[in-house]
Amino acid sequence: MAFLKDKRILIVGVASKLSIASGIAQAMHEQGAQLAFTYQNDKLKARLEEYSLEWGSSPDLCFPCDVADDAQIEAVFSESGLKKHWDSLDGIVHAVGFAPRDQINGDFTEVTTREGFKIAHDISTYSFIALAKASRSLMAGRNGCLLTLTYLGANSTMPNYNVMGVAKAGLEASVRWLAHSLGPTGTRVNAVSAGPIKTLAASAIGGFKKLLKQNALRAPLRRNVTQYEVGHVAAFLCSDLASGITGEVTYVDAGFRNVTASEAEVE
Ligand code: NAD
Ligand code: 0WE
Repeated sequence: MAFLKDKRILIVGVASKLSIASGIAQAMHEQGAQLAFTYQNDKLKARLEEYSLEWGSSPDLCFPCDVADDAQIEAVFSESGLKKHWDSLDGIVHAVGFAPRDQINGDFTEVTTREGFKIAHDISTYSFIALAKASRSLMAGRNGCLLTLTYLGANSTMPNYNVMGVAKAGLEASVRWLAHSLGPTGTRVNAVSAGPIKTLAASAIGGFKKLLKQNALRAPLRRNVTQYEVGHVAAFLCSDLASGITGEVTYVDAGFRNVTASEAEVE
């Protein structure tokens, strides 16, 4: 059953085949979705255009979008952007997160700066609201869905995630506020909280391998999750099968978030 047949979905956040957004694109393509994409900068353009063909889309449906820039966000949804090809939009996947490197390494109180806080919140949190704002008219009145990617650091502490955890808490609250705001227009707003996955953003982090190992040991399923597993849940949440779900955070983390202590860790 292709449960995204005839759905038009914009995916923001493909940087490589390892990106969570790529697992989502793959799963959504398999469910019959029509896909469009944005890329952060010219360095990523050629690669994304190549992937777009594999996911049944085309380079015509790949648009530049640095989410720090309102003009670029506006352009994506303009007459020279998506509107040139599509007269409506059913979903947006926001899989973008960023903090300056010095913010996510070391003690929270010591390393967090006003500027670092600002950037983390601008790119990781406000950008979701900005996309909701700019797509409002294209999405309205058609069971649309906005989806973002979050992480457990929104609720629980751990070494190094730092201000990203604060930004993700703001992102999860934004999911609830956007759900309240856009519900009357038919648009649902949700998040998937993924367990740790080795992507470009993640491999840049010191000790990530150890974190993956610890998570797999503690998680009820005794393993980590894949981009593709996150993709299936994202596809479900953006489909009419999830028509009653809005303002929610769904965990795709092999059960990790419920566990306080695990026998697997005792020597
Ligand atoms: P990734 O590096 O593949 O993707 C991050 C994306 O953010 C890239 O496509 C990058 O181009 C984009 N980006 C950063 N700054 C941008 C800007 N200014 N404008 C436009 N795009 C920008 O890494 P990923 O792990 O797939 O991350 C995707 C999302 O998943 C993020 O929100 C991340 O916080 C979240 N997440 C990741 C994990 C994990 O362990 N990898 C776990 C839970 C949640
Ligand atoms: O959200 C993320 C990663 C976010 C991220 C990654 C980078 C690396 C490159 C944000 N900003 C940057 N900035 C860079 O310069 N994750 C959920 C993956 C992640 O990141 C961690 C984690 C996990 C898990 C950082 C510390 C501890 C755990």
